[in-house]
Amino acid sequence: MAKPFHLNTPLLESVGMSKRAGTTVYLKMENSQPSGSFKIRGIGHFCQQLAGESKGVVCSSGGNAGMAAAYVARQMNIPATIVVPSSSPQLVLQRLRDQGATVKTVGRVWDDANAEALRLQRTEGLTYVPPFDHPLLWHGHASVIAEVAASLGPGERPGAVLVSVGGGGLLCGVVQGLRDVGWTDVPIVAMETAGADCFNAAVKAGRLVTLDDITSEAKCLGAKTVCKKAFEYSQCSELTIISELVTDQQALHAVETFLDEERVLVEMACGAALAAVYSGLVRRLQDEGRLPALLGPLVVIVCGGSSIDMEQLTHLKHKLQA
Ligand code: PLV
Repeated sequence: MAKPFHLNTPLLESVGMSKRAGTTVYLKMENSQPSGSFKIRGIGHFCQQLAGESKGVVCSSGGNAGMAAAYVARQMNIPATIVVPSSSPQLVLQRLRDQGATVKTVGRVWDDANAEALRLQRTEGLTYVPPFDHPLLWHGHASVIAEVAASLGPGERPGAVLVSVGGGGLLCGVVQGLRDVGWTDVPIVAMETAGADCFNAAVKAGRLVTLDDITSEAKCLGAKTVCKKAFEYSQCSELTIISELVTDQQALHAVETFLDEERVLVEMACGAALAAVYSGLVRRLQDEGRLPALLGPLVVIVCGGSSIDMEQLTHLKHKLQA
């Protein structure tokens, strides 16, 4: 098998978060992947399987799937076209260009950009790289849990895994990873922001729901419809997937606290998962009996993200405090 594009990332204990959660919190540092997020796992695997003979890839993205596709394409010596919505900040467009990609801005939200990417697949004969909805992506993402299991060692298993949900690709990968290592009973806390809550809306409705609009600033969680597989997993009785929301303010506060305490800057999409600890949500779930009172170590997938720098952080602070 070809060497993967992703790295085996560190699993770090967070003293600050452990103190808040009342149990050990481990951080799976996907922010340190090449291209800045976990997306490289799935997209690297997808491209290795399907893009070898390709005359170029096209990926629709809120930003990070595109960063991964651009990075992988550069390694494979094939051109990459990344289609992003106008909600993606300028800094993302620049970072994509720096990766050697051709960038197109189409529509207001990811779903619009995706329609254009599918059109380019048809008209230009490019290989379409989906950002979250494909079994090869989930297979690639599943490696994150295999690494957690190897890092924890025999005998230690998570009390819960915390993940952010956009289109649901990471969630599907985590479910498959948990199955692979025999941890099917480990609860998953699936985090979104209000206004980018397509998974929560589907869980509540008991069917797939398409949101009218994305109103959250966590644009990389902004798919209007979650992938079907993620919804199916939410209905699966052998799994415990707890879908929860935080506000944009809570996600931003988590980003800031994480920067202060862990000295790592991540974007809002990742802040949603971190906020499960920082906002006291995990404690509340324990009080409500939805997570055990005596909880094993929490594993937070620090999904990372490139849509952030000091300027963007300041911009978000002004916008969300207004
Ligand atoms: N972002 C996708 C989908 O956007 C993208 O195109 O980059 N954390 C970060 C930092 C992300 O960038 C994403 C997805 C997620 C979490 C959620 O992953 P998903 O989409 O697999 O649930 C619209």
